[in-house]
Amino acid sequence: MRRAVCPGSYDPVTLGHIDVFERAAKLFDEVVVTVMVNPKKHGLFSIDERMDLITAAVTGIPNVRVDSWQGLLVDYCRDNDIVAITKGLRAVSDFDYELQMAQMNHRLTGVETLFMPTNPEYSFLSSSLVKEVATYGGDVSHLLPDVVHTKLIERLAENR
Ligand code: COD
Repeated sequence: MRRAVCPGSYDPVTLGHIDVFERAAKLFDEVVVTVMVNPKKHGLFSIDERMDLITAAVTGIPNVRVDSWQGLLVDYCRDNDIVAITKGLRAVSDFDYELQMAQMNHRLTGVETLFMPTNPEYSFLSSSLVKEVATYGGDVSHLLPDVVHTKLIERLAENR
């Protein structure tokens, strides 16, 4: 069984992320989408909510499952027999930091990182931009799975 991880904050998951999950799922027997917990960062959605939203959005991809982890990604990979970390790359700005992390992770345990160029349709898309645009009433429905869009609008209304 060749298993890969797609780690991220996913606050919330976007269609750009889903595109990477779908493509990774074609390359590996199993893909685990792992919500990484950063205790210093409080997101718009709790870790459980982010996991539920991803789970709802990936029902059509049978070899994808959802998990969460607090700690080093390389420890998660070791404990879960992960052979590759799969990351979406949007632009040169992503590349600098992602390269640094990939090289550090490789130095720590030898785990490989696979970079997937973003689908050009979603190359400008990030969770934070989606939240900002939606906060000021912009339409982001075409950038998110339906279930995520509904929950985002609800959450922003609760916080108003
Ligand atoms: N198209 C394609 N890919 C995209 C898009 C898009 N539109 N948007 C985002 N992505 C990619 C990102 O490049 C990233 O690879 C992934 O999707 C997740 O994105 P985010 O924004 O949800 O998550 P990040 O970037 O905040 O996640 C960073 C991690 C949590 C993965 C990282 O900080 C980490 O591994 N932390 C664990 C602690 C650790 O091991 N630290 C040491 C690292 S050397």
